[in-house]
Amino acid sequence: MNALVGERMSIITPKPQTTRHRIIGILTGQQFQLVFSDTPGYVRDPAYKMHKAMNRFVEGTLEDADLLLLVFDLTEELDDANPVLAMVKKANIPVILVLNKMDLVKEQRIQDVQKWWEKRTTTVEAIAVSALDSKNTGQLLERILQYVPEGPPYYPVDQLTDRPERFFVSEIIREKIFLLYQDEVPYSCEVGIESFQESKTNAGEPLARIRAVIYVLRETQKGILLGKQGRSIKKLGTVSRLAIESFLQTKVFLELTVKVRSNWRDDERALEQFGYK
Ligand SMILES: Nc1nc2c(ncn2[C@@H]2O[C@H](COP(=O)(O)OP(=O)(O)O)[C@@H](O)[C@H]2O)c(=O)[nH]1
Ligand SMILES: [Mg+2]
Repeated sequence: MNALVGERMSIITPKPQTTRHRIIGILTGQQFQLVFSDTPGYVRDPAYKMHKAMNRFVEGTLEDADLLLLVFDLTEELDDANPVLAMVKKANIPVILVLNKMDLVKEQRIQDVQKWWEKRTTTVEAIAVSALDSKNTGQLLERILQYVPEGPPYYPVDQLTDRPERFFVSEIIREKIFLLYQDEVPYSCEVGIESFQESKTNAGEPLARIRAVIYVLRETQKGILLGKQGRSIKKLGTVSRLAIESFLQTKVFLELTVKVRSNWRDDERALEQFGYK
């Protein structure tokens, strides 16, 4: 979606299950407006209410969509137990098979993977792309336009998404947590924005003052987040601030604190607060 919309909307990390929400990216051209929904990957064995909420985002997105772009990573194993197979069968909208990461594989692999999916699902098109190199993304866009129904634009032409800036700020911090911490730690974290104020630096430049709280499940994780003499959280604060500054295009003052909120992944109230409802 980022490659198609040309903006950094969804956070990207090498770890699975980074995306936990449905994120909308709007692309408006001379003759069209396309509304993309990026969703989490489908969680095969939901262990927490959070996972169930993630799966509901996927299902809800399918219900609203006019077209499904089934993005498969060409380096991933082909698996008959993939729950996406059943989901695609249920969807009665056109499906374009998008085989991503073509930069990493040989032509033969692309053909094999395409055959595998076409044997098991009904697709209208298959296209290999590289989101990383923006290879074939223009062609993909042209194919998409062939299959979507005509209608009025739903959003103003300059609108890129439906989420407020503070949502993206919390996502950027989550991305940096995924990049800097290992094992179960990123999966145990949620980020809440406590306050977001626009003010001015001493020199009169615009400044965003942001207070964010990182919620963890356990006291030990809080220790890991902070690190020795607070070194880890300091690093997290710096890389997050730089990324937020580039996203907001203003100077940012970022204050991070860590709080324990045990069991938040199964706590209805916490999930509601964190936008999973
Ligand atoms: N080589 C290569 N890597 C990619 C490509 N697209 C995404 N990636 C990498 O794959 C990883 C997962 O990407 P992400 O967008 O988070 O995938 P998601 O988990 O499906 O949301 C990241 O490390 C990306 O940089 C691509 O076209 N080529
Ligand atoms: Mg993602």
